[in-house]
Amino acid sequence: FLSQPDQLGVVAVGFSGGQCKPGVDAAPSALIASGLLTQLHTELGYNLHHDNTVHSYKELMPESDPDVRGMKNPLAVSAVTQKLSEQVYTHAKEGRCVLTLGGDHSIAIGTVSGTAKAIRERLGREMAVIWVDAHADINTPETSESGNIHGMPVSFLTGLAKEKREDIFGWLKDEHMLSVKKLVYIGLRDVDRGEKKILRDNGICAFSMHDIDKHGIGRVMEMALGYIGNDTPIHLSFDVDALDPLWAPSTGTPVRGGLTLREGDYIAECVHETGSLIAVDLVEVNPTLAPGINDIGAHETVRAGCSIVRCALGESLL
Ligand code: HAR
Ligand code: MN
Ligand code: MN
Ligand code: MN
Repeated sequence: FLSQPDQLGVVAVGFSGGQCKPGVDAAPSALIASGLLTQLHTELGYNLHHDNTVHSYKELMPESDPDVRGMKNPLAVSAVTQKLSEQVYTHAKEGRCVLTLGGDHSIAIGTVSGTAKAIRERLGREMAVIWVDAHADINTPETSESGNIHGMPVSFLTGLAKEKREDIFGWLKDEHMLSVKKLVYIGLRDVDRGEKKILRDNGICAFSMHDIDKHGIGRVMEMALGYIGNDTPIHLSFDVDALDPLWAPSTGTPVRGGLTLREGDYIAECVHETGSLIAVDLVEVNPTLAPGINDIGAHETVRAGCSIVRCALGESLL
């Protein structure tokens, strides 16, 4: 009932402006070239709604884009995510599950705001977000040490950060917002001091790598899904750097001590099993950062990303 189960909207977002390393914009093409969309159609049986375009949003790029409140590329990130929000909304409003291939994680400002609005309109419900990441991405412009907006999307989506300027995320309205009570993190292990305070002060539900070591991924998923509750629409935002660099080395900010590929797949499978999945983001694959010989790192990272997406969309269903 949450969505038309076999209809999948796909948005390919070749955008890297939320951080400083080029190459993450090449991920959608690499994921698609490795056969991901074909598999979703022929093996998992989805009817794909895709414009066969990797969007770079060149027409939206400003001539100049000076820092605002320390944020880098604020006009570009705002314009791209505003457009993406409409693209995702259009799919979700039709009841399609939405797959977004990023791109850096700043694009979640567009994806989450788009699904949140569509779910409110279609079902009169608030959705939940499961944010799988080594990082919390909940800096405000003021707490961020880097100024990279991919470290801030959650603060704008929850209203913890606000900006009046319409052209710098002021387009985010109440209907786009995510409640801090409907947010669950999994995989955290590199959280800034200011972010830890934000997580504590707002009582945000977070399962770090420590919690996964302590309880095991099975119990952590029970607790995470128990917190969200049955029948709540779920948007899964999966940053590939949640995986250990052994499995996903080609990413801008790798952090050791992460999830195994099987743990990542398991998270995605559990979310699929709920029947409440309404959207998946896969972000931060950077095929140009390729440690090892013959681009093996990039190849493995793309493969890992494809596996996560297929699991979220039901590949392991027996
Ligand atoms: N917390 C740091 C910052 O705000 C690093 C954020 C990092 N990177 C990501 N996002 N890949 O998950 O800049
Ligand atoms: Mn067909
Ligand atoms: Mn992230
Ligand atoms: Mn991350």
